Amino acid sequence: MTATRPARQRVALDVDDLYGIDELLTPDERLVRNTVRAFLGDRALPAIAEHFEQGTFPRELVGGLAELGLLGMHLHGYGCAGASAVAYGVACEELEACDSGLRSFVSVQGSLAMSAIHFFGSEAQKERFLPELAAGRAIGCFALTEPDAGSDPAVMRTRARRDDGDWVINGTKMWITNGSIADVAVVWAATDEGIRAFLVERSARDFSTRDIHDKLSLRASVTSELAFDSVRVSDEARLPEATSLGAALACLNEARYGIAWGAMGAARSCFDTALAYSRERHAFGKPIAAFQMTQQKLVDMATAIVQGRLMAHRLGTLKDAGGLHPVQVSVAKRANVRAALDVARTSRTILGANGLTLQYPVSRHMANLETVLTYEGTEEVHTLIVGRALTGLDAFS
Ligand code: TGC
Ligand code: FAD
Repeated sequence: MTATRPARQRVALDVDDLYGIDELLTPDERLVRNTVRAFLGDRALPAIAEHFEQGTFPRELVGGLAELGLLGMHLHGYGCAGASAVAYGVACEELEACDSGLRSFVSVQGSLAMSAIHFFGSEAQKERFLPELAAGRAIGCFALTEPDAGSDPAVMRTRARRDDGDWVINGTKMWITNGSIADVAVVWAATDEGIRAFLVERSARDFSTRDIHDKLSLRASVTSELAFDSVRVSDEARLPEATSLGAALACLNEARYGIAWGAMGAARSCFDTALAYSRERHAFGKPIAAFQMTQQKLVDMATAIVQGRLMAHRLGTLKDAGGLHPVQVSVAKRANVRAALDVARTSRTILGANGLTLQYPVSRHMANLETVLTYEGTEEVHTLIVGRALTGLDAFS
């Protein structure tokens, strides 16, 4: 018996979406992508390199980001959009394709400050703060890291002690995104009962901030030191359900999730720039895209972006199904940020000297991604989290 061969079908290849990832998105998710992309193309992209150069955050965009429903986008109720995790991821990809500073603003506002209040706050705290934060009328920050406690926040020195039914907070937080522009800070502090979180409002007495201006990365973002010199807050300012460091780590999961998507946006921006440039730039009598080594770089980058975007999408569908494990988030945060940084560096080589300027986005993304590799758990921390899960052995200390 002879087997009949199936008829050969010609399948069209979309070189802008090699693996048809768009087809994995729902119409609503595509609408989010298109709307966010159009908003950023119009309102953010034209000025973002200038903001990076000047070291300023484009605060004028906050109202527009809020109108698009991007602040606390994945949260339900209290004025939040209640979008799917995938839709939120798609938005993060678009934001970071513009600049990591914008994705970071949205991450800190929604995934960290608002999630902390949503997950661990009292009803009164949720009703008071979440609608304001979702509408962009108030800005939030999340203060966990300290000068001497970054990867290991459990050794934090900031302390809150009970005093006459109130709490008195002393200590310093460092590297806090949105710090000096925040109306409310979610502050993690050690107490006699364990680690707790407090909502400290900008107007609190003896609370001060100082911006860090000499960053060479994430320049279009506010990063601050926060100082608490016997700051008194009432017990109503404590997040009642945050009863250990695990609560802070649960918020970090949310932000790390967005980074897994966002990093692919930065990578895509670099790749698109390098591909276009390689077709136009000539050397030795032909476009540099015609050299084998350039093609190898382009193919490696395109493949890494397909892999990273597929991983981010799978992470999103797991999150939407309610079955996401923190270790899965670590796998994707670590892999996608590393991949994006490699793509940025390789894109820069294709652009030669021009790639080193702010005329093109690649060095800006490359510098930003050094921060992204470090914050929300360094590459090494995520390696150890995943290594511990695989081996059952803790290699942290
Ligand atoms: P460990 O023993 O691992 O866990 C303590 C308790 O926490 C639970 N837990 C988690 N829960 C939810 N999500 C997670 N990802 C969790 N990881 C751990 C865990 O189950 C346990 O619960 P229980 O009930 O058994 O007590 O804790 P550890 O102290 O050994 O943690 C180690 C380590 C290194 C993993 C952790 O400290 C860590 O992740 N360090 C990195 C710190 C970090 O990422 N900082 C980020 C600061 S915020 C920031 O950077 C914002 S950047 C701006 C932006 O996002 O754009
Ligand atoms: P360290 O913890 O001192 O680590 C230094 C090096 O040692 C790293 O390479 C690290 O991986 C390595 N290392 C540490 N422990 C181990 C180990 N056990 N094994 C192997 N290697 C190890 N924090 C907030 O709380 N809120 C924010 O909004 C915020 N925004 C930020 C914005 C920017 C621009 C930056 C740069 C940081 C921000 N951070 C924020 C802080 C960030 O989370 C920390 O920088 C990060 O957690 C790492 O801490 P660290 O810088 O103190 O490095």
